[in-house]
Amino acid sequence: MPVRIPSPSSFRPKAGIDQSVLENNRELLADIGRRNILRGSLSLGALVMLTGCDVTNDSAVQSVLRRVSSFNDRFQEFMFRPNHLAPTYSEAEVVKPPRFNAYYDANDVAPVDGTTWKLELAGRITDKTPWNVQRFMQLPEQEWIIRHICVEGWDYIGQWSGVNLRTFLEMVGADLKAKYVAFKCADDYSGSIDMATALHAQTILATKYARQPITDPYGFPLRLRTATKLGFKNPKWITAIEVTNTYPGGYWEDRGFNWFAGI
Ligand SMILES: Nc1nc2c(c(=O)[nH]1)N[C@H]1C(S)=C(S)[C@@H](COP(=O)(O)O)O[C@H]1N2
Ligand SMILES: [Mo]
Repeated sequence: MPVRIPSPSSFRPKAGIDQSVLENNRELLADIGRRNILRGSLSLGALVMLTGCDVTNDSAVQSVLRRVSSFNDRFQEFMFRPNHLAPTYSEAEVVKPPRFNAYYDANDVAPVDGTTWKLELAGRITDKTPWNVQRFMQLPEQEWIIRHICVEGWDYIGQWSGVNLRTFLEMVGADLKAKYVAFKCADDYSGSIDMATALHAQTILATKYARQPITDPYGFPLRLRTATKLGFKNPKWITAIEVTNTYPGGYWEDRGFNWFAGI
């Protein structure tokens, strides 16, 4: 699977960024884009949106990019603010349908059969009874309108609802002191997040988009939606959740992407 490297022109300038800043830093951006995709940290677009920082002059852009491009997992984890909410948006801003991405083409998506789908639970969880769609859909829901940011440098605002992950983990008796929550997917994708992010108020197991059951290719019947992590940290078509102290890695993480990849 080739890693897609964004060209500088694919960095979409946001309000507050002077186009000339991008022009003047074309080489640096291209270099950072290349290195960050390979190492899995951030593109400029992602960086600006995640930090919400208004970079309006060259030296600020350069210093911020250099600083962030050198963030490692431990530093990002250290900087994580568990009680800080990521920005939320209005219903009018929701993009319908969502924008698709996966490590393969949308035409190659293999839909999950909701009648046979099961969510398996593993690891440091007391009640490992598998969940079927019917039972899962009865869980209490919460909704977040949040920005999805892909490392490739694009983003969209989405309206996601489903059970809060902390609520779910408490319900099944998960060890909330464990280090990782790992996800397996129907399509051979996998991912894992730190427990602090799993317990964050805006992290949900999403079953709906714009108040309707998630359709394909967006991950029916179940996907993760975090407000504080990049797109690739949000597995779709989840089939198993494991709570563990053993570093689980993930599809992109195993290919060199920065594991924490969030704020
Ligand atoms: N199962 C699975 N989940 C996945 C992926 C994938 O290839 N397979 N791609 C990730 C990436 S890189 C992104 S940006 C988002 C895209 O989600 P969307 O199609 O709903 O926008 O899904 C993430 N979750
Ligand atoms: Mo992504």
